[in-house]
Amino acid sequence: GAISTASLSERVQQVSVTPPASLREVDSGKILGFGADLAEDHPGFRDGAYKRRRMDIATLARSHEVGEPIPELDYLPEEIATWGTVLRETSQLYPTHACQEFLHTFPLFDFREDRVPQLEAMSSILRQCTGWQIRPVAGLLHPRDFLNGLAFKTFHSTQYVRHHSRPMYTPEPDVCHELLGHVPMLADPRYCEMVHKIGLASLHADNKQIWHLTKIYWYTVEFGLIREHGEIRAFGAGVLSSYGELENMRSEKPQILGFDPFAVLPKMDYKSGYQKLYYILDSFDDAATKLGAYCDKLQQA
Ligand code: NLE
Ligand code: FE2
Repeated sequence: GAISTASLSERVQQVSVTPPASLREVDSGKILGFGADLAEDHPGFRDGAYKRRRMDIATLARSHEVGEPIPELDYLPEEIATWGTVLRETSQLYPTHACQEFLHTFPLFDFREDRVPQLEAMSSILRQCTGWQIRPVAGLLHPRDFLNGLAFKTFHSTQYVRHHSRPMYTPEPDVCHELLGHVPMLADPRYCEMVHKIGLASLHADNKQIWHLTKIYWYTVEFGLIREHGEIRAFGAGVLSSYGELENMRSEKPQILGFDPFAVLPKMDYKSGYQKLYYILDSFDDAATKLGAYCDKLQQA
């Protein structure tokens, strides 16, 4: 998902808190990073053709209206090759590293190395499984808008492909991350229930609470782990879409803590490579119960 982090916190302060009444009222145009403007340390920064392509894809996303089908994109041979590499490599680790829910829903999407799946096709499978849908977005969306989308069972998704020079890890969301990390998980009803709670809580949250919910989102939906029969498995999309992150999660390097939505959560970090800290859930039901308690507290406050 396209969600901003850390240094953007000041900009969050300027947002009004009138909750949107429908998805149409969720602004998908406040892009805080990535999208078409690549930072100097981005692997595609010096690649003019890549930057022009990113610009075109961002324009396509901006043209989308709620209720219309997501425009199809003809992926270039180089983009298909990158997707194929990401799919082939991450798939080797899924049987041993991905959670059961992911392994169960993954085959529904018929992922193939020679074809980048279209968001519209993915969205229609999700609608049938869980009632969730995808909305295209040009880049990293403002956290409030992104989280508000979840309340309407809508996942804002990028459509561009990461730069071919680094298929195993990208600091930003791209379509490989969305398709391999988020889409299969969003076909699981119990997982969706947990994510929906984050979205609903965001509707009435003040800016400080939005910041905490963004961290909750980050440490679960993006980088969460789950305990299964005494083993550590990944359900976070940022782990599932990156071969390097999947390996990192199982190495001796990171710290792994039990997840508690009431606890103070550390600053999010995507700039310095693999995560140094992951949070682990006992189950999605348990997490949804705890999140429910946190959200009730928000509403009473
Ligand atoms: N590092 C992830 C990947 O390479 O797929 C993307 C994380 C986006 C938050
Ligand atoms: Fe994501």
